[in-house]
Amino acid sequence: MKRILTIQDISCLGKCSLTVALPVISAMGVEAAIIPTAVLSTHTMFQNFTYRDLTNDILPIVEHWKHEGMTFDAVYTGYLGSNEQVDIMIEIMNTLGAGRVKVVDPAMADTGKLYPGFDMDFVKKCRELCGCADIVVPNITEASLLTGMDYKETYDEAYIQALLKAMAALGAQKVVLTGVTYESDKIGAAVYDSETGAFFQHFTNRLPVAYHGTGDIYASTLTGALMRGFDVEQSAAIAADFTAETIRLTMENPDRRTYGVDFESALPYLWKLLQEK
Ligand code: PXL
Repeated sequence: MKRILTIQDISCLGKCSLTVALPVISAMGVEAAIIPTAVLSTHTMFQNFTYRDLTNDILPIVEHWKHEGMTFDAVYTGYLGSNEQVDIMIEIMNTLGAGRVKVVDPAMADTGKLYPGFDMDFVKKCRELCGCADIVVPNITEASLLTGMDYKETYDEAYIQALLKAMAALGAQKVVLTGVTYESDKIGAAVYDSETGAFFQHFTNRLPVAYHGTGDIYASTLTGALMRGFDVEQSAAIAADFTAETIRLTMENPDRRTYGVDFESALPYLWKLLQEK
């Protein structure tokens, strides 16, 4: 069984970061080892959340594993809380991640704005981390901040291709850009491989809603699918189809939460996707 190390926060309630990465990766038949970077009472879209920083625990955990001879098939980083944590991730990518599949989700922004607590210094630091990855998985806001390109809400394929190339210029071989939408009823992902020049897009039906944690679901599914032997284009499509289904099922649920999607109800569909593709 393949083993992913994923490093991100635990938002105790909120259906994002590790509380979605762990169940999604496990449901795909892939082992998930974790390093929590912080424990928050909720994600940062709530008011008055608590925050316990775990920066000082990260490298001792890695050291212990090195003594135990543990290795990982992929290292996947998500939401990080400080510049220091980004530096530590760079170190981990260069040690535990060497020769493994390295996936970076530069979770820091959406809908044209940085999440609370982040500034442009953090964005600059994250450029270095993106450069260490094999595959980087930004949304359009993150890609525009990381590359310095204009953020646009309406655009054409030329803009998306330019954004993909500018992201790849930070150093990752492959870029999977999420939240790409040219028509109001379709949304999907665009994939660029800077080594082959291949460009690929995959779209699903778009509902006029936005939920927290869907980027984390997407990146976790993508990494899980890569571990199950799918290539990056197939993995990007599986992740898009699953994420769309989590949103569709959430909208069907009259008792839905406001802070995240009902990904749990879509897990059987994810398993089916893995058998079909
Ligand atoms: O879904 C990304 C994410 C992860 N972790 C925390 C967050 C967010 C988005 O806001 O606040 C703590």
